[in-house]
Amino acid sequence: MKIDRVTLRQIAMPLVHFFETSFSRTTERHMILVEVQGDGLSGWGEVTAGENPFYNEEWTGSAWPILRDYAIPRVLGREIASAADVYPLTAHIRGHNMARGGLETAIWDLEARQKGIPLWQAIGGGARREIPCGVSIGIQDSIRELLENIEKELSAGYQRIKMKIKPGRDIEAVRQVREHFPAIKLMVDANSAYTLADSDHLRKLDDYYLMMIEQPLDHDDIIDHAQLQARLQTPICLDECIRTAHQAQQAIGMRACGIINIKLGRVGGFAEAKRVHDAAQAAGIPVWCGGMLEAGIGRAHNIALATLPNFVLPGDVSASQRYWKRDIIEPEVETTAHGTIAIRDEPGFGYALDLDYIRSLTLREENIG
Ligand code: OSB
Ligand code: MG
Repeated sequence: MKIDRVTLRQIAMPLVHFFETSFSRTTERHMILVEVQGDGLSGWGEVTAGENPFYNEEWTGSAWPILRDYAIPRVLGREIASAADVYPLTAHIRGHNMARGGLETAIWDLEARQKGIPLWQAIGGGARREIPCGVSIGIQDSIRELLENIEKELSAGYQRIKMKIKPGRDIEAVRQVREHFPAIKLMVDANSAYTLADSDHLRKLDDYYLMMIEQPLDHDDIIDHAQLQARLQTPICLDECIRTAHQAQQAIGMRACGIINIKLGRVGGFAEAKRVHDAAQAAGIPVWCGGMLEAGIGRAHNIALATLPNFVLPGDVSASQRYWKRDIIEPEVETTAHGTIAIRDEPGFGYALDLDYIRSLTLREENIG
């Protein structure tokens, strides 16, 4: 496989409803779509970085020059035996996994299309025909709105509820949710809003039978998470902290978590995501697929990833309409009444692109090669 040309497009998509985490409120997403062209076919990837460097150090604005000046020149015009070889080609770049992942996942899609097979098969997935889905609910303006939101998602069939928390919007909200919904699969995500000094406070969450507490402490601090986990009964799930399979092994080895959220962008694409998955599986640690408010391409890639065998917990991949009035793929991603997404058998990521709509959303475009 040889990549002759790469087209970058930055698109802007307003969210149906704002999404608030402990670090910011998002009302409009800006993502970079990566189109790789080779042998007359195109493969597509999506950069999952946020609009600001608040989830991790990357943002849409940093991903563009990293791709144009560093990542893409390392793959253009080279004979690439397999998409699995792309990760090491860009490994000379420190960090910037989401930028690198946007390119890497596009090349996996291209490879799948060249072989005429679905992406889930190309990456070695296919352990299930339907992936179990949960939802991530942002911090609401009131607990009443939170409860109404949860009610709505449960009636849509979603299998588990994740609620975002931050200091001042945590224990009481969780208490009321548990009171209203005593038996649901419930978890919280703090996006690094606490420190070890909050251990006693966080221990109060042990009373509410949560599946897990996601990333309570610093985005890059596995060591403090190990200390906190020793003080909590509720399993910790690491998100931000796990950027490589090596870090996953270290975190598991020091008992910093009982569960791992795998995000394609955060780990730099499918090859490393598979290695994180395998490391967790070998240690008996379950994983699930996280989300970054993706448009259709990123959403479809997440669905393929979640067919690997150790993705046994409901993830954050949900229906397009929860976020978008109109998605950039056809059909849009839909869930079944029992809270799953069925995988598709078309070559590549399995959905058609709405190129006219993408064109109308495009803020800038650049061809490389
Ligand atoms: O921490 O999982 C997170 C969205 C933006 C940034 C970080 C996170 C999230 C989510 C949303 O929780 C998951 C989704 O895409 O539905
Ligand atoms: Mg998270």
